[in-house]
Amino acid sequence: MRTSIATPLLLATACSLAATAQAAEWTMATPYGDASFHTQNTKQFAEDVAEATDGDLTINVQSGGALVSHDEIKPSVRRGTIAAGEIFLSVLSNEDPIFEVDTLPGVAGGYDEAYALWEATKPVISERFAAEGLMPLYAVPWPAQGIYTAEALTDPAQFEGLRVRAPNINTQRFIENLGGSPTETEESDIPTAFSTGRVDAMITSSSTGNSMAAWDYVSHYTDANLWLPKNIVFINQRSFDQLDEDTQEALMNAAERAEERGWEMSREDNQESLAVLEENGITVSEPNEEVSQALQEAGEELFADWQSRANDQAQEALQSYRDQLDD
Ligand code: PCA
Repeated sequence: MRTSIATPLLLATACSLAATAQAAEWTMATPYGDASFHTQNTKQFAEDVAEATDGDLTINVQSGGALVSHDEIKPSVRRGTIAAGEIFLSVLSNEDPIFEVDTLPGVAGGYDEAYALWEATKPVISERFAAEGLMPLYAVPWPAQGIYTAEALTDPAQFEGLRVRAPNINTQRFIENLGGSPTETEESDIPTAFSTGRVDAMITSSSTGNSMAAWDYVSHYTDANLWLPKNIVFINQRSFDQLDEDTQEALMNAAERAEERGWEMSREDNQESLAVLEENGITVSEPNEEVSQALQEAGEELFADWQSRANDQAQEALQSYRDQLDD
């Protein structure tokens, strides 16, 4: 009697164990909030994966730095505490200058060039990630970086002592080269940085100006087309290896689509965000001659500094991008 009751119970337990062993549930952390097109793209990616794998792999996207802070995302994925993450690639610049190759002025002045730069540098970047047991899935750029100020930026002397918020170290160096006083601030901390008077100005994109309601703090956006820095989405290699082949393939296909879609979204978001900035009273303009000249000089200094720090592999990757442009 006992066995006949126990057997179906055991069977049921065995079946559900088999099902759990197959279906993987991943957590993915991103510092960017739901208003960001990056997060919307990443959430779409997660939906695509769930659909293509019939739920065999679900990815729970934790946005806005809710679960893990920006600088802890890569270490957490490396340890396997979470399986996936999205970060601003250039925050890794301390590890290797190759990670800030997309924050150099005069290198890639538009989306097509930025994409060619990504293709040329992806092998080196992927290799660096692989050395830590990580695998990049896709990368998507922010719109070109520009300068938000409380007054019209007409004279480079205005940078003197100006406290400018920057999203990474290279932008801080750039601000210093201009005579300003940089502060590195997370995107989500921008409103506090302005409202507590810690900064007077910032360098970021139209998109971030829009999602952080820049019009509450500043009135001018100088669309200086400085560079198009990227976010990178990556996973723990061991987590990937544990998936069956079909699931791996579905994941990689969805990643390819996410990259394509993300680049398109970035272009569109730039146009939309510029319009929203203007609707909210921000004057959007291109830099005048004097300001352009100062930005160019500060950029050349920044580039020379990068070259002095970058190893051969990084320099070669940049050169291969340049050779490709010449073809
Ligand atoms: N927005 C992010 C990164 C670059 C951008 O355009 C930020 O400002 O933090």
